[in-house]
Amino acid sequence: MNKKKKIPALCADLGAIIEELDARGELIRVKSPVNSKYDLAGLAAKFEGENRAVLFEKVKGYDAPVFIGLYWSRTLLADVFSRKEAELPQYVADCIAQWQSMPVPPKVVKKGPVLEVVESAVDLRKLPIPVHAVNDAGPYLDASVVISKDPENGVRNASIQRFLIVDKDTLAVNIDEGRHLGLYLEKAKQRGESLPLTINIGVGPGLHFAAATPSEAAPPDTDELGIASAFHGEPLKLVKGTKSKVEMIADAMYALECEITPGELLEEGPFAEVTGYYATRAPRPKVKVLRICHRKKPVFHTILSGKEVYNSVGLLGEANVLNLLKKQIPGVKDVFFSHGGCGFYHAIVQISQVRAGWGKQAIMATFAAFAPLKMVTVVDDDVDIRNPSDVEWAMTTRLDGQTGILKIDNVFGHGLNPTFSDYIGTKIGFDATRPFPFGPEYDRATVKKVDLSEYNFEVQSKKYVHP
Ligand SMILES: Cc1cc2nc3c(=O)[nH]c(=O)nc-3n(C[C@H](O)[C@H](O)[C@H](O)COP(=O)(O)O)c2cc1C
Ligand SMILES: [Mn+2]
Repeated sequence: MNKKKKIPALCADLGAIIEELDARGELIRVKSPVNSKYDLAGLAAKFEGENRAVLFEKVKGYDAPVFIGLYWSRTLLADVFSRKEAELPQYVADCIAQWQSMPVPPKVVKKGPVLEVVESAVDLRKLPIPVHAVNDAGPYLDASVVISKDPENGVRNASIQRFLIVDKDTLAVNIDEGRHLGLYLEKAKQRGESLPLTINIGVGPGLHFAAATPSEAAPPDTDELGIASAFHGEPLKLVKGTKSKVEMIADAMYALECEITPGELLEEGPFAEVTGYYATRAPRPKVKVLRICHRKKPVFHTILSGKEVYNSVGLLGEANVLNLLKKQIPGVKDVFFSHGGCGFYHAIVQISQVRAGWGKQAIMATFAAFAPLKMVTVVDDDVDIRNPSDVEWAMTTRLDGQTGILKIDNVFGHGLNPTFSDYIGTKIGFDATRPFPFGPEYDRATVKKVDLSEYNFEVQSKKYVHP
């Protein structure tokens, strides 16, 4: 990434990120007009995981372009933070730890790009909000940051929730069990009040990560917006709401000022979730939009369920597990939430064993550090935790089926996982570490490391360079 751009300027502003990606050749500009219903997501899926994001310049029937894909590649993300990809979980863990010990609160400023246009009438149908999967209930906001305030003490919360567009000024929101937004809504109900909130669309990854920080790391009595300040290296900028008691993100592309009246519900779902299944249709809280503010030239931001969520919820989960394990388990080196495990159901933990029995300790500590996990596999430090074949090799050759499997029944987990109906299911831990101490039968066979550049190769008499 361009060395001249400082981290705060970049990671606080999605507009600056899009410009930088473009300058580096890491942005695919879709020039043809595209339908926001199905076609946009179908096209985006063709590029999923590449080291390039996508800007749909012409969305049929709308003025604003649509941006997607920043989170589907850890290489792109690492660039934005001027870090190496492998350093990302530790970097995120360090920023959160820094916020926990010395929080820098956000700053309310007078002006911000999001206030450039304050719409006189609310009409969500003017926004290019895509319909992603073929059975989705309709257009969804799926990457917006919600700011709400505790009705009792005013402490701010940041989170990401999906919102179905129901009509020009109405949304329906999915709030999972245990979320702080749900807690605030319950408090508002007890007080006989409605709950104000703002929905901030098109924000930078510092804030996206702050909102995705799990409650195990950010309890409800802390202002989670300060985590974005830790990423930015300066206070996150907010502006006052024009109608709402809740602030908006000064650098957002759009902000919706909203309110929820406790008890008012609307049908929401199905929606294609990160699990690879559809979330069910059910009555969920109705959200009234009171005002729409936006930049003069906004870009609508959406994400594709899949890798983009693995690298947001998953990465933040990894960082939190890493922080806790490093405090509690001697020898922990690295953690990865596998993609086959939907980015947050299966943690692979790597340890350099120093004492017998700590593989199982690591399993228990990992489950405690992140509630949605269903499986934990612990391996030694000679196993590549990002390579599924290597992990399987450790399981088939080192896991003792008699003593190495931990099973915990009737435990709280993630409600979107079909094996956790009503949030209750069974969790499994696999201790695939070698016995400690171990004999030569567990020594991994290796060949000498050679330097290919010192040798010449040919294929059909032509010089061959091994990739
Ligand atoms: C892209 C994305 C979509 C998400 N969608 C939802 C959702 O629809 N409902 C929900 O309750 N949590 C959702 N989450 C998870 C929460 O945002 C996340 O767990 C957050 O930490 C919750 O904040 P809280 O601890 O302050 O409640 C989503 C996360 C991401 C990154
Ligand atoms: Mn919270």
